[in-house]
Amino acid sequence: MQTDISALIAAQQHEGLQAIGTKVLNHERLTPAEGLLLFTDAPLAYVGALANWKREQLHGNKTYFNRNFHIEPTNVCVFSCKFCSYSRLYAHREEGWELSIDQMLDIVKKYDGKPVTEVHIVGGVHPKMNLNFFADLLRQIKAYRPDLHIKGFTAVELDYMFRKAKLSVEEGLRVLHEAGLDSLPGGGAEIFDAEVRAKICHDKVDGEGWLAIHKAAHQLGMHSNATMLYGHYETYEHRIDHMEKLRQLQDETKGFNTFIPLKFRNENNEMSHIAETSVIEDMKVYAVARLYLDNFPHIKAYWPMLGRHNAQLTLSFGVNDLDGTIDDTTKIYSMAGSEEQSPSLTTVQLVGLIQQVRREPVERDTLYNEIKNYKDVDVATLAVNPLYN
Ligand code: V47
Ligand code: SF4
Repeated sequence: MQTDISALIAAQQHEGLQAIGTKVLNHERLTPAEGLLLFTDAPLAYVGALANWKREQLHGNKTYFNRNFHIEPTNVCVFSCKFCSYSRLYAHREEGWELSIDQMLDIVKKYDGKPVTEVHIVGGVHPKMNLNFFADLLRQIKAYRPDLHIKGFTAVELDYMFRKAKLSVEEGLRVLHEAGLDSLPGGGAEIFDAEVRAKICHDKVDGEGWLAIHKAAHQLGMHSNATMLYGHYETYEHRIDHMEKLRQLQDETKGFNTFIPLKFRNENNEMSHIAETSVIEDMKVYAVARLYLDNFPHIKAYWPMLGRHNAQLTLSFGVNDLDGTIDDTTKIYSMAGSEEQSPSLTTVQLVGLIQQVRREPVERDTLYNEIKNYKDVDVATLAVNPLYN
């Protein structure tokens, strides 16, 4: 493998790209200019091979997933992000839904006896659902099922909740952490650049605010993820700037687990005039992310948005994680035009997808502790066991 990649780098005619290849091979950090060059000048086959080499250095063939489910407390939102196909403006709240704590506990109870390890809680920003409401929800979930890892609330939801409660970020996070919040998902990051942000989501927390919330969470000992919404008004420079800010924070705190590029989907929102990116561009984003974010342990493809087949493809372009079974009422992506209309895969299906592209499926918990390796497991045998369906 080392010989193959060395030969590929040696055969590279573009001097700058060849130098990048050599740096990757020597585990040296890429500069912003080099990251940019990968976007502007690198053929997909070249950047993909480098990213795949890096991925295999870090994780071999292992491809992680977890058994999780989502809860969306509400789709009513006070904000008005132009790319959002999902929320109902607060002014039209009667068209949306709001779940009570009991209704959300009922969702948790549906998983009694099932080996899920994580609940992912994320939704719109509803003024009535305040810090006390969510602290109560967390306590009740933990009291009912203490072993369930709660990954919840984007920095957007947290920023609004804490400001309403007149608490600092540290104080607010401490309240939620003590009530049972274990880690933060990566949503709400979009693109940190202020000008692009003003065009696509002018009224929610800005880039600095997003980073400050994740930094504070890391300092409290919580882990988190980071996303990047790409394929709209942003330039390559904006993507590199976004990843550079994440890389700097990660150097400081080491609190990020996973980076998740999110492809902009253009149905049913106010940015429908923007054409979606090609699969080639998508794979390039994953590959550059793998190479640029040298201090992020994991790169995740969120299959409900990309579709299962493209998610399989990312496993050769730097990705080593496919999120989870999800089992959702999640409407964010289906409403935005993703291929996956009802996002839910059984463990058997996920293991099958990963094995089909000759990778090694590994079930993990939220913090990437390995639960079960399915390398030599026959999916047909697994399929007859109700615990995997
Ligand atoms: O921040 C909204 C995105 C995000 C669209 O941390 C859209 O494990 C594309 O962050 N096209 C929320 N994307 C979801 C999210 C997430 C999902 C799964 C796992 C994790 C994790 C995090 O959804 C938002 C926004 O960037 N989004 N609308 C759209 N039209
Ligand atoms: Fe609200 Fe999130 Fe949709 Fe923005 S993306 S409008 S914050 S639900």
